[in-house]
Formats: sequence, structure tokens, C-alpha cells
Amino acid sequence: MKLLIGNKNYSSWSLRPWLVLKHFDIAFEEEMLLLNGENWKQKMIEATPNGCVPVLVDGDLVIAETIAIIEYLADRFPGKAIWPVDIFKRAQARAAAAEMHAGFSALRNAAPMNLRASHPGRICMDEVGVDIARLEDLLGGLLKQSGGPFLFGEFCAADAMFAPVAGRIKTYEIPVSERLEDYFDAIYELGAFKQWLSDALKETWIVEMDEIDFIQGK
Ligand SMILES: N[C@@H](CCC(=O)N[C@@H](CS)C(=O)NCC(=O)O)C(=O)O
Repeated sequence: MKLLIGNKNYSSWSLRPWLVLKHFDIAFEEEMLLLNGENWKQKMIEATPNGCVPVLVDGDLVIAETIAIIEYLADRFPGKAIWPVDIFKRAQARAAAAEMHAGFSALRNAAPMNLRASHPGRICMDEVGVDIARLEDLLGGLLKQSGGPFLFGEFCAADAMFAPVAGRIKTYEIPVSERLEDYFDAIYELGAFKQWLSDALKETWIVEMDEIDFIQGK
């Protein structure tokens, strides 16, 4: 099984299935397709079905789209609790994951994942306030229900979907409640996340479109 990913400092979508594979101890190879450099987009288009990463390759099967990759892994490895076992919690976890996949675009656009950077105070709260309030409501409610440290107690696919948000909150020091701070700290303490972060911090490539100065026209 092989996962095609983007630069670890920037590729928030790649981080999600990578964390699921690592955390649940599923053997896989990874191959990086750069999001920068000469003809990077053309190379990406040639190597993937939709010109985007992540992509999972399992024999003849080539799957694009983060949610589909995670669902495939859950089907392929039913013994691993990639989603919560309880049907009620599984539905809640899938709803949270789907909302992350389809929503939070203000936060995603204004504050791209850039794990090595520190840009406190650069995000305008008027721009991302609605998304942060929704995060407080959604994640706060699930954490209250589970008692933490993760959304459903143990780490699951829903947490993988929100892991890049932890990076965004820390890079831009966006204020959140203590409950969410503890949750994002728990993600940073997860072994698989630490491995990704350590690789990300060694990278030196610049993806201009994900740099705050470029986004804010400075
Ligand atoms: N809907 C896709 C989004 C994937 C995505 O946007 N990936 C980024 C990297 S994090 C990418 O490939 N960007 C290249 C581009 O859009 O040209 C998914 O869920 O996997």
C-alpha cells in the first residue's frame, strides 16, 4: 500500500490519512509529490487522478479524496477502531469528519497549515470568528461527551480530520477555550503526529500560496 502525499509542512489533506495509517500501525510506503518547484502542478496531474494529494494506491486500486481513503482503510482493516465502535458515536464522528471536509473554509483559506511557522496575531478574528465558534461548539461538545483526551476518548479518524486545525491554531496563536487547547495539545502529543511534525520541520521548501505574507499581499 502506498500513500502519495504533499510537503509535510503544508499538506493538511495528506496529514489526515497518513496519521490514520501510522497511528493504527498499518504498513505503507509514502511518496512525496511536491507542491512547489518547476511544473509541480503538471507533475501532480500526471501522477494522480485529480491533480491533488493525498492518493492511496493499493494494488490496482487508486483512491483520491481524503474521506474516501479513510473509509477504505476502515473497511480494509475492520479490526482497527479507525471509527468509534459504537454506532451512535460512529455517526457523530463521521458527521464531524464530513463537516471538516466540506466546511471551515474561512479558517482554511485565511490560516493555511504551515507547521514550522510562527505568526501570532496575523489572523483577523472577524474573518475566522464564525469558524472558531463552530469549532468550539462541535469539538467542545464532543470532548465534553467523551471526557477527552480525543473527541471520542481514544484517537480515531475524526481526530485525524481535525489534526491540521491544531497546527493552524498553534502557528497563528488563535485564541480558543482551555478545552480546545488541551485537545490540540493532545494531538501534538500523539506519537504519529510527532513523527509527521519532525519530518515537516526538516523541510525547507516554500509553498508561496500557503505563506501568510503572500496571502495577505505583504
Ligand atoms: N478534496 C481533496 C483535497 C485535496 C487537496 O486540496 N490537496 C492539496 C494539498 S494539501 C493539493 O493537492 N493541492 C494542489 C492543488 O490544488 O493544485 C481531499 O479531500 O483529498
